[in-house]
Amino acid sequence: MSSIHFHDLHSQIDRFAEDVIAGLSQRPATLAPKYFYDERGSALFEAITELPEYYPTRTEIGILRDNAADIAREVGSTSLLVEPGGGSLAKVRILLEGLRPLAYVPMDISRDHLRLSAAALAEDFPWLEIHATCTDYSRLMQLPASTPTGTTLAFFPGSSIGNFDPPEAVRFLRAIAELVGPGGYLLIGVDLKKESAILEAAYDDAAGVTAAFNLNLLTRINRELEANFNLPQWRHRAFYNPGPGRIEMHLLSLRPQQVVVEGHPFHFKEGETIHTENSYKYSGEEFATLAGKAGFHGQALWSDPAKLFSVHLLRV
Ligand code: AVI
Repeated sequence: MSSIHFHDLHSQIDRFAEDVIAGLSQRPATLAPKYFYDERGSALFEAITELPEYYPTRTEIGILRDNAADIAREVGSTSLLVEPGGGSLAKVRILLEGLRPLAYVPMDISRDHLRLSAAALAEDFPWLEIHATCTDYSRLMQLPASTPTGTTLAFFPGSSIGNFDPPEAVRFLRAIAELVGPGGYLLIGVDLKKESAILEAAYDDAAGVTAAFNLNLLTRINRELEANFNLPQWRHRAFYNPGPGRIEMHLLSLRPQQVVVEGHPFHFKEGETIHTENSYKYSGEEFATLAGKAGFHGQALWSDPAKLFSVHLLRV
C-alpha cells in the first residue's frame, strides 16, 4: 500500500485580493498567471494541452518517453523527487519506474486538483510514499518536515519556467537549487524559440479554449472577490513579442468601462489591456546561461526531431 500524506501550506499565504487590486492599479494593468488555476481554469488548461495547436505537452511527453531510461541512468539513485506545480501529475508517471524514488512531493496551488491527482497516482504506484503539498511554490518553496533526505531531483516540466520573467526565473531556479542542495538535480522542460505563426496558433486556438481560459480569470475574480467584470466587454488577445522572446496574453477592453473590485473602482479605455501572462521561449544556449546564473550546470539536453521543445537535466 502506498502511503499518502497531505500538507497544506497555502492558507498561510493567500493574497489573491491584494494581488488583484495591486495589479489592476498598475498601468498597464496586470494579473498574475498563477491565478488562472481555479477548478475551471485547471480543467481548461487540461483541455488546452490536448488541442491540435498546443504542441508543448505532447512533444514533451514524447521526449520524456523516448529518453526515460537515459534520464534514469544520468540521475542515478534518487531519494526524493519534488515537483513544483504538479497539476495532473501525468508526466511524472513516465519517470517513476525508472527513478524509483523513496518519496515524491508534488506541490500545487490548486488544493482539490492536487488531492485527486495524488490519490490517483497512489493507486497506480503502490510502492511510492507521496507527500502532496498545497502551496504557492512561487512564494514558498519548502519541503514538508517528514520527507526523506538524500539525492533530490526537482522536476519542473511544461515550460512553466517560461511564465516567469527572466530575473524571476533566476530567483525561482536559485530557490530550487537551494532546495535540492549540492549534487542535487533539476529536470526541466523549456519551450524553444520557433516561427511566430506556430507559437501564436498555440496560444489562440481555433476552438477558443485558450480564450475561455484567459477570460475565466475575470469570472474567478467576480466570484471570489466582490467584483463586476462584464465578460462580453473583454476579448482574449495573444501574440509573439520577438524583442523579449515571449508570447504575451492580454484581455482587451472592448469599450470604455469601469470595474469595481472590493470597493475599488478601475477605469479602462477602449483598446486598453490587462496583461495576464508571458510565456518566454528560449534557445538551448539561452536557457543554459539563465540556469547558470542560478548555480546550475548542464548535464544533459534532450529534444524532439522538429526541435519544438527541450528537456534539460541540470545539476548544482
Ligand atoms: C503553464 N504554462 C506553461 C502554459 C504556457 O504555455 O505558458 C500556460 C498557458 N497559457 C496559455 N496556454 C497555456
